[in-house]
Amino acid sequence: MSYSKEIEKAYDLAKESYAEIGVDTDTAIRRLSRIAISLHCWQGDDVGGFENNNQLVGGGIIATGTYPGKARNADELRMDLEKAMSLIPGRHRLNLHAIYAETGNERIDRNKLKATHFSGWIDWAKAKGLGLDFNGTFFSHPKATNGFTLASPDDGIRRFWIEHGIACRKIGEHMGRQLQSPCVTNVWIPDGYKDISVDRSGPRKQLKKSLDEIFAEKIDRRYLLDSVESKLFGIGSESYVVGSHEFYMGYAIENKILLCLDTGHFHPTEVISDKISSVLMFLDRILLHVSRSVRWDSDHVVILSDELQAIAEEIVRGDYLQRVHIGLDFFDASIDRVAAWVIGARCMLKALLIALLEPADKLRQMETSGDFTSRLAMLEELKTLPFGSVWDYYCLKAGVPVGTAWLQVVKDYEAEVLSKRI
Ligand code: RNT
Ligand code: ZN
Repeated sequence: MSYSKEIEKAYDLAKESYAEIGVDTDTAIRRLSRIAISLHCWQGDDVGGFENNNQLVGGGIIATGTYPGKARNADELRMDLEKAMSLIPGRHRLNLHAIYAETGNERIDRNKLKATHFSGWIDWAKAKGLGLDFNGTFFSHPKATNGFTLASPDDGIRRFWIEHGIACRKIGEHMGRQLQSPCVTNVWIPDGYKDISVDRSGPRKQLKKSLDEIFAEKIDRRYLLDSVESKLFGIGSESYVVGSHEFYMGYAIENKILLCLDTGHFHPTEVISDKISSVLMFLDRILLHVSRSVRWDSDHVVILSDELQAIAEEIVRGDYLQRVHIGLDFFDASIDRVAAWVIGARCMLKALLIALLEPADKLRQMETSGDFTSRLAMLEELKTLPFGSVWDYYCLKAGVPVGTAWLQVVKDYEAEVLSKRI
């Protein structure tokens, strides 16, 4: 019997097991195949970008590790992304940062960036049938070295970053138009203080004013979806972060834009899974930056953890698939970077599949009727149902390697391509 026949046979058995609890595996697979994950370009080069400024990474963002083979230019990054995407089932999106502009030999400062500087990416995305998302880069820049950008007390610094924010929205709009799919354009700034500060409201007032200027122009939501990302603390902003959760939650509600919840941006024991249904009471849509924090916002590669599972369950149980934009946000330079994308994205999809394989109505009915015994029993039994056979079958049908087979592809790519980059 061939390998694929075995996978199909295992799937048939799994299908029966799930049918017994009222779940149709084919439907779950179909729903999963429609979910696009936004793959973050910055895992491919440790958030370096292509500005040729001697890798001035700042804003508390740190990719640790010295694994060889990081992408040195846009062509290499696209090549690596293609390799990763060939190992991830489904059709996904690419999330770009402004520092990944292709400006040739010209030095274009961030406030002068235009959509033309991203035409290489847009053409590539078009050819591959991918949607694009975008981010202003408010860090790793000489004008961000004192820790303040949009909330800076310095008019000139603030003006520069406001102009960058405006430029990025125009670029996002263009990407959305070109690709006929709204471009989620996110703002995250590092602004804050390392040590105890005395004026917590001043910088927040300043930030609000700056954001109002950035978002002043109304742009068609068919092309652009604005989003703002909060954070609790960062390296160099341990004591105070201007753009806190409460700040951006209020701002997003008042301005009817998206709020970005990054899994690593809250207290270490605080989880975002429980925030989704609350936030979506007041906002149309949200963006997720799915990451993995280990003791702090360390941006480890996403794994199939309890919290990842809880996030996926919330999205599926709440019927939020159309309202939650799922983006990945981690950067690990200690392992193969292509593998990092593949592991993280496959885990996100696995978590969603597990959630889609729940007997949702049945569970809800147990809960509302007060039968908590059955609810707990069912939730625990679900954990050992043959989800892996459904996942394998999905990978097989999607034309990507099943099980660990993708790892050899990455190893070969590493030997043939990545190890030759010095
Ligand atoms: C930083 C934020 C932000 C970045 C990326 C590169 O703490 O999470 O989203 O990780 O924009
Ligand atoms: Zn983030």
